[in-house]
Amino acid sequence: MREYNVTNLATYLNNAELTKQEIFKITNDYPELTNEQAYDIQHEIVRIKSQSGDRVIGLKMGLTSISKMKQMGINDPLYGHLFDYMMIDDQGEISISDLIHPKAEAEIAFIMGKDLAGEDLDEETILDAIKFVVPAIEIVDSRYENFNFTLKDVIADNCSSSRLILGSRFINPKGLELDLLGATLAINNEIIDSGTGAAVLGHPLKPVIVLAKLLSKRGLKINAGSLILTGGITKAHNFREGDMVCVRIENLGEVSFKTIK
Ligand code: OOG
Ligand code: MG
Repeated sequence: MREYNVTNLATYLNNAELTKQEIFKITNDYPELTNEQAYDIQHEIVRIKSQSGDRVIGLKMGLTSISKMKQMGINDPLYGHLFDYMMIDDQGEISISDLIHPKAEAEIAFIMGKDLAGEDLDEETILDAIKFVVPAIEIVDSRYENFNFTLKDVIADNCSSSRLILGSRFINPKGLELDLLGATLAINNEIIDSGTGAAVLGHPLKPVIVLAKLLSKRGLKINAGSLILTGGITKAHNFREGDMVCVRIENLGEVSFKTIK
């Protein structure tokens, strides 16, 4: 077994993303890895990327819906970091040759108007801190072979973060029943999956409560101005070159991208 070294493991994962190569799970070599150590590796990736000029624009929650938990075989939500280079314009293009084995999921995103920190925040406090709600597509692209991993592996791999697309309408969430909003995911105009806001831990504000709690364990907070993805409402779906992927969320609008080689 190789000696455990946070920087080496973070570099191993970051290089897999940069070179678009699948890698072996890190728990193959480090079966005793703890969640905390896995987050140490993720935060080290953030340090390495920041040092090379990438900027953190927000955070994402993953595995917050039953659909996603079942699909990946993991029942615990986790967070990841989102960077400026991951953002694609609405109706923009994604080059699949830039990615390993990407999949798309329908999500509800928030733009924060205030900082948030705490172990046990209530929904009212979260709602008060949110400036806008936006429909989103997240592209996950696990760096691991066959998109297969344990919770510790995916925490270390920055929660499979790869690309994201936000809709063009930014809406004030107050007065909206976010849990009741219907969402669809279509590929080439054919709806292949659907769900409601309630899919993510019962209400889209709930993943933000969990995020604040996970961050507070490390003495961190959610920052005003940052973007938060609340987790896939639908399962994640493969797409191919030439496909157009579109997510529509009731009352929030739609967001789409096209794929090129
Ligand atoms: C892990 C990331 C999960 C979500 O929305 O549930 C995620 C993965 O499935 O690769 O982004
Ligand atoms: Mg996601």
